[in-house]
Amino acid sequence: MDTNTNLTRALLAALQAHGAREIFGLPGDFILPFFIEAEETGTLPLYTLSHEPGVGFAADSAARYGGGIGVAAVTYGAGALNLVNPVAAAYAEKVPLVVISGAPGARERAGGLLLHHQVRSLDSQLTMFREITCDQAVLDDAATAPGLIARVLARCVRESRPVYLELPRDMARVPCAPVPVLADPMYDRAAVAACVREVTARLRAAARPVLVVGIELRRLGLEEPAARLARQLDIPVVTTVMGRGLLAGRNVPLLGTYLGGAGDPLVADAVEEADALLMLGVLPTDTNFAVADGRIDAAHTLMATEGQVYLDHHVYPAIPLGALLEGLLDSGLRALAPGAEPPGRHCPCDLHADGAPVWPLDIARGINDMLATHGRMPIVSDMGDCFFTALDIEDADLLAPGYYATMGYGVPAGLGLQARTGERPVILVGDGAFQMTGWELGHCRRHGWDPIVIVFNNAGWGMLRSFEPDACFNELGDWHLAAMAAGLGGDGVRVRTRAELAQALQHAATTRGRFQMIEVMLPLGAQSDTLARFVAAARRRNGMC
Ligand code: TPP
Repeated sequence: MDTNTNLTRALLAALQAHGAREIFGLPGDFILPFFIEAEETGTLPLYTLSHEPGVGFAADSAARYGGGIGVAAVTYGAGALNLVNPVAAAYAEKVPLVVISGAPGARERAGGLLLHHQVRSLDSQLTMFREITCDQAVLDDAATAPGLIARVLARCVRESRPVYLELPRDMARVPCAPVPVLADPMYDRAAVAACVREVTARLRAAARPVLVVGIELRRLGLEEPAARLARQLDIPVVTTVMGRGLLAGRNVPLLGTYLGGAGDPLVADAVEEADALLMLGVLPTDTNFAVADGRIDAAHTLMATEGQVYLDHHVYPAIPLGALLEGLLDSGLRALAPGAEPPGRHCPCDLHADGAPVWPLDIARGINDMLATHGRMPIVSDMGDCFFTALDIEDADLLAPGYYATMGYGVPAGLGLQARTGERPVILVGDGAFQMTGWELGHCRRHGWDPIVIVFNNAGWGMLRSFEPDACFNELGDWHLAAMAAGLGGDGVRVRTRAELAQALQHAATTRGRFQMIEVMLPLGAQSDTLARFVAAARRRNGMC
C-alpha cells in the first residue's frame, strides 16, 4: 500500500478519475479534515459558498453543463440536510452529483451522548439520503473503502444520478489503498440488435417521422452520435423543454422545442401528427408532455429512456442508450425525410429602445440582440416567468430545473457553470428566487466570476399570482436589489424602460471582471405569452376553470 495515501487522498483521486473537476462546499467540524486534505493536496479546486443549497446547485450545474460529475462537500446534519432539495432536484433531473458528508467518528458514536447535528439516530441522515440518491456508502473501514467508493462512483456516472458518501471524521486520514475504476457492465448485444431491427422497421414504415431529444443525451455524453444520427436519417429534430439547447449548432434539422399548445404551433403539429416519434433520452415528465393534452399517440412513440426501450406494449430492458445509437447508426437506415426543410425558426429580437415599460418578451429580445452582437453565452434560468422567457432566447445552451422546478437554482448554478468552464453565463432570476440564493453573488469577487444577472422584479411571486390573482400572500414588496450589488462586489442598475434595458445590456456585455446585475422592474401583470398559455393549459388540465 502507498503509505502516503490516506482515505481522503484516495477519494479525491477517485473523484478526479471519474470526471470531477472541482469541489463546492461549506465546512463544519465533521468535514474539516476532508477540507484540510483537499486544500493541502490541491487535487481539485475548492469553492466555498454561503449556504448549502447554493453549494448543491453549483455542483449540479458544473456537471450538467460541463460533463463529468459534480461534488458537494458538507458537514454532518445541519449541513447535509440543507442539501436535500438540490440533491432531490439532481435525482429527478438525472444529474451525476456526489455528496460527501462528514460524520461523527467511531469513539463519538460509542460515547452514549446525543451528538450535535444528530436528528433521531446517528443514521437518520443516511436513511434520508437513501431516498434521493442511487447509491450510498459509509466509509468507516479503510479496507473496504476503495471498493465501496469505486462502486458508488461508477453508479453515479452510469446512472447519471446523485450518490452519497459519508466520511466519519476519524477516517479522513487513515492509510488507504487507491480506488480502482470499474469497467462498464456487459450488455446483451443480441437484445440490442433485435431492438434496433424493430426500431428501424418502424421508422422505415413511417411517412412523418420525428426525432425528439432529451437530457439523457447530454448527461451520458451522447450528443455527438445523436447529431450524426439526425443528419444520417435527415429527420426533423425537436427538443423537449428540459432538453432545450441540445444539438444546437451541430448542423441538424432542428425544428424547435415542444411545448404543446403553450409553444410554437409548427413544432406542436410536427410532434402530434408524427407517425413515428423516436424519443432518445427523454424523461416522460409532465413539463415535457402534459402540455400535449393527450394529442400524442402512444402507439407512435419509440421511447429510449433510463436504459430501456419502450415500443408499443413491450419493453426491451437493459439497452444502453449509447449502444442503441451505435446500432441505429450502423443499421444502414438513412434519409427518412429527405428534403423536408424545417420551417425557418425565428427568435424575437430587435428590442425597441424606447420609453415603453419592459415586458418579459422585451428581455428575450434584448438578450437575443446581445448574443447576436457579442457572441454566444450560456443561459442559466431559475424557475418563474424567467424560465418561460428563456424559451424565447435563441437555441443557446439553457440550464434550468425545467421539471423539478425548484426556485433558488439560477444564481448558484450560474456560478457553478463559470467555475467549471470559465464561460460567462447570463443568469435569469425572479425577485422571489433571488431572495433565496441570490446572495451567493457575493462570492464572485473572491473566485473571479462575472456573470450577467437579469432580475425579473415584479415585487412578488408572479407565477403564483397568475394562478391566484386576488391573493395578497404573493406580494413581496420592493427590495431594491440593484442597490445591494455594490456591497456584494458587483455593479447593479435598475431599469424600467426598454431604452434603459438596451443600454444596460450593452454596458453589461462590455464590462468584465465584476458581476453585472440588471434589475428589470416589470409592470404589474406583465408576463410572457408562453407562461400565460402554460398557466391556461394547466388550469384546464387540473379542472381549475
Ligand atoms: N419553493 C421552491 C423552492 N420552489 C418552488 N417552485 C416554489 C416554492 C413554488 N413557486 C413556484 S414559482 C414561485 C413559487 C413560490 C414564484 C416565483 O417567484 P419569482 O422568483 O419572483 O418569479 P416570478 O414567478 O415572479 O416570475
